[in-house]
Amino acid sequence: MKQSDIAMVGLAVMGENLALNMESKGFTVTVYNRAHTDRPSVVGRFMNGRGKGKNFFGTESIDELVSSLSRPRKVMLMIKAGQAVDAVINELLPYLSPGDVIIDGGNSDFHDTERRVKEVESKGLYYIGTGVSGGELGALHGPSIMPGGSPEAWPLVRDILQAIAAKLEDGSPCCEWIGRGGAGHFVKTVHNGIEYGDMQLIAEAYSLLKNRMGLGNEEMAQVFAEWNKGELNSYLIDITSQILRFRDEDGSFLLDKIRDVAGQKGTGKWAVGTALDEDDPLTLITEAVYARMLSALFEERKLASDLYGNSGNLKNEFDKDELRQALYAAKIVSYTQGFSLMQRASKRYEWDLDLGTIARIWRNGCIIRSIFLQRITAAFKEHSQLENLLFDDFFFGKIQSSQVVWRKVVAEAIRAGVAIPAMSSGLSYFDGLRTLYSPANLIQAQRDYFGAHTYERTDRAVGTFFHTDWTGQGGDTTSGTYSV
Ligand code: NBP
Repeated sequence: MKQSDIAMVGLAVMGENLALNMESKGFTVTVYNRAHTDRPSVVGRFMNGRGKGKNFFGTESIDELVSSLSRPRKVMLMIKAGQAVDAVINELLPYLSPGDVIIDGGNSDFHDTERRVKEVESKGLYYIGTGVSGGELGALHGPSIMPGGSPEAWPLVRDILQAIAAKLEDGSPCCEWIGRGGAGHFVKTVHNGIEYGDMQLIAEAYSLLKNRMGLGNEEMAQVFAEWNKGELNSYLIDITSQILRFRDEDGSFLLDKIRDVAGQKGTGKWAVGTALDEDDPLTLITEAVYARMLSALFEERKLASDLYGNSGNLKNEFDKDELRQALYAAKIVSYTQGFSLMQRASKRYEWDLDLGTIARIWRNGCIIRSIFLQRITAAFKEHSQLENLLFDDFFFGKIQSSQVVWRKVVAEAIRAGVAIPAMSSGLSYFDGLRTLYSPANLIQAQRDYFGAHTYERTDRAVGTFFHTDWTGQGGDTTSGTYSV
């Protein structure tokens, strides 16, 4: 009997579609999903449904799954992240042999992946933690794939992962080796954080078009369709146009009936948590995560709305193209922050991330795919060690040309009381970054005043710390100068 090339554990939306994608590329795939006594077999449903008549081998036990695979065995998990992944790894390990590869394609926390790589490698096996982005259709037709983990495993799985990945115009796959340990899942986390930022910025533009410019859904759909023809061309702008146009069964716009309470499954929060760990000011994406949390406080929002109402109906003073430019400028800041975070973490974890390649494999297949990413690849191609995307000539030019209208849109929204947390925090980051003399000298003085935390002086060498007895009642003892 022909043995399978790979096994897929977990036949929910992602696992099922990835397995179908693999089979369509000529691979034989063993499929497995845990069994439940109270429901029909998921594997049976798949084998008699979308998998029927194709090169799949359906299994109902781990033992059977492992026996069906050619060596070195490759087992991919597409299951809920967290404890479930550890549980399935522990089930698999007794049956696998040294040299076999476990691949976790779910949205796992990269810290977990760092740990699992070590644990699995200590048993002589290899482990890959890979980001997979593209949702249901991406999984079926070609997602963006970000594998990291045991480098020895990459040659063993490269053919399969690159075959199923999305392709660019030149045929190159949107799947390249990211780095050791948890690098792949880390990069997927940042990808998702950027996705939160993009979605929030688009939502803010929608809010301004609707609430400040008074446009209807068809008109807004047209605006996004127009924007999609230019430098904002991207999957998320495209689907926004389609969503705005979409009619419910009764002919009314479906979007207008959707509750404005945003959900989240954790990767945005992880991106923010990681940024805090790395001392990285990921402000715009953080605001996007908080915006979802604020949206979820529906009852409080209702009370506040009854209490404070609208801020009045001031005359609107920006036009659609100015809003487009403001959106683009804020998007530049969002990506600047995301790529800075990757750069910082890459140094700390010694992943040696190739940021230009990461931007390239995000150009198709994934949710944040856009032509904009081409510019990021070009920026890192020119200067691989670029400290900040805002220092690249192209982005410098864009920010310079849109700065005035960006400020105008943000000021106008604030004046009119329309919440634009991402667009405005992006601008504050930009202003903070370009401020040579910030008010942090006062913060340092305050810290030293109340807690003897010491400060550095502009007229002395950096790294030399001073303390002043500001009240005349303090002692000489100072607090430590460590940073956390
Ligand atoms: P879900 O995230 O809803 O996970 C469902 C799968 O996990 C089912 O096969 C389920 O088996 C299995 N599972 C659970 Br729940 N607990 C398990 C356990 N203790 N042991 C074994 N299996 C268990 O499915 P999904 O949306 O297809 O996502 C799969 C992974 O891919 C997740 O990590 C997700 O975050 C990630 N991801 C999702 C998307 C997306 O657009 N949906 C995109 C990219 C990545 P059951 O059928 O027996 O309950």
